Amino acid sequence: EVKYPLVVSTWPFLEAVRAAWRVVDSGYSAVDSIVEVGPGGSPDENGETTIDALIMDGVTMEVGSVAAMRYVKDGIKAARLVMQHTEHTLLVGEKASAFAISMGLPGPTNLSSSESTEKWAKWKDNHCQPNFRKNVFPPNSCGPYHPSNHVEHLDETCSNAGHMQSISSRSLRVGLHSHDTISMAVIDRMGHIAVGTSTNGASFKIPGRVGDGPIAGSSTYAVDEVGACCATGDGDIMMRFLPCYQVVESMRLGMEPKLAAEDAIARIARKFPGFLGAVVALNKKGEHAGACHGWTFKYSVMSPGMKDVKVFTVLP
Ligand code: SD4
Repeated sequence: EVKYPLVVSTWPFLEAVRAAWRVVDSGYSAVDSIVEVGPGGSPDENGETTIDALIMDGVTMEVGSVAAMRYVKDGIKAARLVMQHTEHTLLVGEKASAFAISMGLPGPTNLSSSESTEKWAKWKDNHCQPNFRKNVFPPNSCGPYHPSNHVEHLDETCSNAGHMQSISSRSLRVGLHSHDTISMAVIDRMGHIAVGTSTNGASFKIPGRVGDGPIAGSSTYAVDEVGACCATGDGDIMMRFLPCYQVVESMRLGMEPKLAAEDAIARIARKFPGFLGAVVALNKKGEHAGACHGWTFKYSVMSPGMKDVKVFTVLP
């Protein structure tokens, strides 16, 4: 027997899951129940925090998203405005901020936190350059950061071995352990599914970088008759595979959530053995399972009869 409503999120975001639960349990729709976590975890290489966010309605297959949005902290609210009040799917950068503010969201606001300011200051003084760049001359030299030192030199002969090495050392540079990324799926009392993702993206990213967050089928996906998926990890790699689209379509063809999740992760790992990532799959029966690569993953669930959020651990 299926028990609704149901809330699932990546990582132990207990407060966010409780907040979503309160909304959906009091009878609101799944779309109305998706929540976000605050910005300020992952600054870009100039120290600025920007937001990637997406919301998707599994009934109508409508999607709203914002990418590299500046000065506005409410990513999910902005994405919901794009979905509900425009005929578009994705708005970017300052134009996304202008739209969000014109629709009544607070801004312009400074999205830095003391955490992101401190993290950036430390990185700026100590890190090795170039960051997130490959086939660049001069090669990684340690020292203070000077943007003008970057000389792009595309070397077609750069070996694949070097490329693989740069991917496995990414986890250190990407800053994936700060977990300011939440991806959430909600099934409401009517049995309808919605999903959403909000993130500051990757730490010290090149300004303008957009990750998997605002890409439907990558960070999350929902199809009302089938189920949903939420992802987290190295978005630069994961967005090439649309892992959440893969998970939902595999479940549509009859796969159990566990197998669908493992298969989606394995497809990425075969090409990028050093990548860090995870997905959680949820079907219409309310069955859920996770799979991960390169790290231990945790996801949160709240469903009827539970006293509080339950956290599940998935080993790589
Ligand atoms: C990104 N997927 O922008 C996000 C980062 C993430 O835990 O999931 N962090 O690549």
